[in-house]
Amino acid sequence: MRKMRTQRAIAVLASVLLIGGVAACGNSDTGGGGSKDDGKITMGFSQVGAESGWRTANTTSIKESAAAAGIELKFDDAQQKQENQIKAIRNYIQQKVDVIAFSPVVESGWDTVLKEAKDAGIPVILTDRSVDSADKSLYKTFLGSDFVKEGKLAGEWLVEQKKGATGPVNIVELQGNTGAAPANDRKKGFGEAIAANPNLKIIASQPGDFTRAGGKQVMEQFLKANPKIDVLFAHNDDMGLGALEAITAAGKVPGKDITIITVDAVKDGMQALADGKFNFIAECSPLLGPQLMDLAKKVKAGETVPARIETEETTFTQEQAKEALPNRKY
Ligand code: GYE
Repeated sequence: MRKMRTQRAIAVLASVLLIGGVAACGNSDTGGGGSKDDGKITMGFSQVGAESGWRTANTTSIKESAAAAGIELKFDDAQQKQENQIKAIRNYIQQKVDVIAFSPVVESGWDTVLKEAKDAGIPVILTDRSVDSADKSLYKTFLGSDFVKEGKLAGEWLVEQKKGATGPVNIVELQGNTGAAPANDRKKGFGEAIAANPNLKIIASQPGDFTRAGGKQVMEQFLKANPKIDVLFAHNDDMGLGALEAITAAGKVPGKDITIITVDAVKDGMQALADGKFNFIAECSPLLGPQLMDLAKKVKAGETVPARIETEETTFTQEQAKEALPNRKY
């Protein structure tokens, strides 16, 4: 008797769970249209573009981490245009996503659209690059690297290498896209570091838009205009890789005639470093996906998160690149 009652109770419980389960599935099938409290998180993500190896690895990290975290991802590639990012963010607001995350192509000009998201009650997470908005309540947190530090590490390495220099050391600089946080900050950090040695002089500095084609084209101009270039500081690997072609075509040996310093440490950059064509790389990690998804869950749950989360990174010499290369994931 007692056993039968227990069995019936189990059967009832099982059917309740089953119906509950089906109902839960039904809810999520409606497409996670945000703000509906179905427990599912929808994230609208506006990516800068596909300008570099770094960006490709970053996009992969975000897509894979969203899938692993069970977060529905709406993804838009802005092709390095701020207007496209603003359009994408407005779309996400209209679609009532739960969280908006984006990597701002430039630092300025975001207040209006961020205010629209805030008024709609949709939390915003900045990832990779930050904005210069004075009102910090417009976003929940910024997850990414310290770009000033990267520039500084690059500059400090050069100061050490050239400490015995008796005459001028001519440096050319390939900047990222105009107005981008990593372009502004890497320039600043590098400039501050090399000020330690008055022999080190930046004789030309132009944007190469973080692309290989841009790096090649601007380096060609640099080489034409300046007979003596001792050092190239490129704000990312891709521009450095593009510049290699221009340097070789000009009959110079990269890594020897011209010391080359870059930022990122993606596989192709690390290969160039291991091959002796680059001389030093300050790392910038693109693998922000897992932390971003964690933050999205916390923000959606109403938890407070730190206002700034900094990525951990290192630097590589040619020897260190040879060691690290076999295990490099991106
Ligand atoms: O260094 C560069 C990319 O914002 C940190 O953007 C990122 C930069 C990265 O195009 O390769």
